Amino acid sequence: MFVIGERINGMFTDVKKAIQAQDPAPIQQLARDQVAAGANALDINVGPASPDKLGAMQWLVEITKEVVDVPLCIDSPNTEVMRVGLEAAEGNAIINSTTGEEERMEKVLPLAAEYDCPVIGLTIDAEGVPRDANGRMEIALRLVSACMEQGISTTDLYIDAVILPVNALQQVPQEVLNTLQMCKALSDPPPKTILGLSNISQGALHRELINRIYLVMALANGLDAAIVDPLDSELMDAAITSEVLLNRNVYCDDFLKAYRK
Ligand code: THG
Repeated sequence: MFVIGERINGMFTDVKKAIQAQDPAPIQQLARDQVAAGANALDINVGPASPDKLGAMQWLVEITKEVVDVPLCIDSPNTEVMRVGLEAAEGNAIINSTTGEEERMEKVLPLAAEYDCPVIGLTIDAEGVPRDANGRMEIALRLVSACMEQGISTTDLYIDAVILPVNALQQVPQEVLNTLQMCKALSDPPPKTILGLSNISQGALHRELINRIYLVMALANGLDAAIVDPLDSELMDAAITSEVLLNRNVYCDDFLKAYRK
């Protein structure tokens, strides 16, 4: 599983405070800790409350790049903020994200071509998140077609089937699992699949348990990448163990140690 660390997000109080105080230390610590815990890339999101989103994105990318050299997943619904992040990341980036809406794909997909980086496509359109797997697949197909038209390889497209809080919408987790399976038949080679895992447990009790169990289920249904908290070591152990049991990684007696960095 390709692990994208979720913690550099202004949605978290510690990160929000550090952005407001322009204090790089807590963010650089989160960057180092997440990579040490196994993150292959780091999500960078200024959060909803930031007054100067452009400045905050540029600063977050610059201070993160000082301490780690993994790709940075530039997470913003605003294409201006996204461009600032991509520019600061100097080519080592992932675009998070476009929806399947025409106007958004027209703005975001050329950025993926220009900066030659992978792009996450959310199965969301003007009507929002579809109710079931078939609705998600219609949008996923539009995302795949649009990438092909723009000359973006389908293997550089990550389809995000959009997991939502289980406490509000209990039918969604199963629909998302079905979507993950169906994505493999979209094209040859197929697009990759990704989820922002922690959404599933927002507002719920037993958050970590819900996250861990669902990650295992998603991996068994073909998930390739996930935005997660890599500092949850049991979550990471669950992912490593799943990949051994799914025969995606070779078994050895000390497999947890072997697959931890
Ligand atoms: N898909 C894609 N990108 C995404 C998401 C997605 N980016 C953002 C998000 N979803 C994934 N990242 C998070 C980060 C934090 C939380 C959930 C998902 C979270 N935060 C606590 C909360 O809201 O309760 C904050 C608690 C605190 O303040 O400490 O749960 O789906 N492509």
